[in-house]
Amino acid sequence: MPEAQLAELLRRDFKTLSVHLKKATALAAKDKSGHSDPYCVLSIGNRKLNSSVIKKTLNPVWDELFDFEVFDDDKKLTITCWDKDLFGKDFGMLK
Ligand SMILES: [Ca+2]
Repeated sequence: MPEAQLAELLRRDFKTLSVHLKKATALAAKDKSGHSDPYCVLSIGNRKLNSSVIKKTLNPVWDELFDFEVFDDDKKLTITCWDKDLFGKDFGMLK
C-alpha cells in the first residue's frame, strides 16, 4: 500500500463491517444447460470483493464472510449477482 494511501487510511475514522453472504434461491438460468454459475460482487464506495463461483446451480449457497472498512461517508452496500462464463465476459445481472 502506498504511503500516502496508508496515511489517508489512518487519518480517517473507520469501522469494520462484516458481511455474511449466505445463499440465493431461484436465480435465472443464464446457460443453455438450464443452470447458471452464480457469484456475487459486494461493493462499498470504491472497494469491491468477489465471492467464489458456485457452478451449475440456481440455488447457490456461499456461506462466506467479507470484511469491509467502512467510513463515515459510506452510504450503502451493493451486492450484485452474476453468471460466470468460461469464454467471454460475464454478461448479466441475476435477479
Ligand atoms: Ca455460466
